[in-house]
Amino acid sequence: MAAAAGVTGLAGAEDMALSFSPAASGLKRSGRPRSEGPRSRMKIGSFEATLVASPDYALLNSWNVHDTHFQRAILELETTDGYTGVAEIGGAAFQALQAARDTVLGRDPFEIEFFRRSLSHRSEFAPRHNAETLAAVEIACLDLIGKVIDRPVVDLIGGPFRDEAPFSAYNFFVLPEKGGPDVTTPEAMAQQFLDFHRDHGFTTCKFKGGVLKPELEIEALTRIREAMPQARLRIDPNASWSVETSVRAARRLEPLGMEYLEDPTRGQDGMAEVRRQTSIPLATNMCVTRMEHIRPGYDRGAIDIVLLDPHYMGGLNNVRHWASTCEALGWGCSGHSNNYLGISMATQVHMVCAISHITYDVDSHYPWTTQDIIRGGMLRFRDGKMALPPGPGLGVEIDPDKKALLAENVSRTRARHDLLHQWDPGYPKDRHGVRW
Ligand code: GKR
Ligand code: MG
Repeated sequence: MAAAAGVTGLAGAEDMALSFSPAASGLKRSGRPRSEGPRSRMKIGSFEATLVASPDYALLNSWNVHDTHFQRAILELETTDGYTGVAEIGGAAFQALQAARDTVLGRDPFEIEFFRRSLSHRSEFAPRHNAETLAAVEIACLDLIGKVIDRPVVDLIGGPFRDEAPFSAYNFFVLPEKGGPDVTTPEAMAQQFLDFHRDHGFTTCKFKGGVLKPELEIEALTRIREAMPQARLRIDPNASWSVETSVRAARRLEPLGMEYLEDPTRGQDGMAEVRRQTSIPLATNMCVTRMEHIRPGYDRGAIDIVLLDPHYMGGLNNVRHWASTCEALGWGCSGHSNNYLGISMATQVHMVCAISHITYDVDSHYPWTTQDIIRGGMLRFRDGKMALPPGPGLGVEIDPDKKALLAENVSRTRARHDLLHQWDPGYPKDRHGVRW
């Protein structure tokens, strides 16, 4: 038999048959369904987007302190025959989401590729907001389809490779406020990780750095290592270290056995330079975030691991495309998070359970959330993992009373710049850049 020209990695046509023929794995072709034919089309008849806000702690990152509340945009879709689907994305994408209404109304929730093409390139919105809009529409459609066929979303994106998703603690320095924690020293940061371990069972620590001088952050990681020799450690200064500082810090961190350094420095060239000079793997959610960043990132040798996020990568199907691409390139996959509510938390669990190539514990802001939107209690971590929520679709539902309360919070959202100024008059306020 002639060789299958142009099919890399396959020796001949027999191999192709083995790859694609159902007979090769002992299955018979099923042909057309015996019933009356496929279910008739559904039609999305209602599109409701709501901006909500939930209280947040005074968490510090290298460019600011978090506001009093974090904002999220909630999407609720309903078909004309009464099926509903929900999704949650970042509040900054709210306008872009609202503008998707006409594209979505009247469509069938199965038309996900149509939504991908129509919503990804709207020039009036930032690429990130287009991606989040697509994510909201796609995730709400998957939730809805899951309810129609009475199966969880994980079954629509590959099936449950795992039943529980392993997560990482997400440790932040926190400015003291009345009644809140004070986490502004290496000792307090190490204690915070141990508290997270006690309360949720996390044994992986993602440390939000770039806040104190690098030597103090290295001291905090050293204390954590001493307290928990088996802990997997990462630090993410959000590219606020120069290349020189990153290399110096990496050299001091190498003996601690770090799992990875996340975006120590700015841009693919800077990351590639750091990567050449350390044995610690480099991860990113900043310099390879769109498909067009992949090729230059690979050619430059900038990274080892990509942090997947179904919100800013345009939904669960897109994240699967990302995971396959990373696998082909020899890159690992971890996961990224921002502040979120239970709908996003459930979405992350479905993602991690379905995608076998996510082999690193995914970080989660959820333990910082105090006021949720979902019916019943908050979702829970056990032994550092979260189980797939029971029930069809995402397995979570919106509580309308909680939603109304969260919507009222929006006008209460305030910046905490005064607090930041009292603590350190020179601290950046919404300014990204190299700090150390
Ligand atoms: O919430 O301050 C924060 C985080 O720094 C967030 O903004 C980042 O998106 O989680 C993030 C990350 O870079 O990994
Ligand atoms: Mg990061």
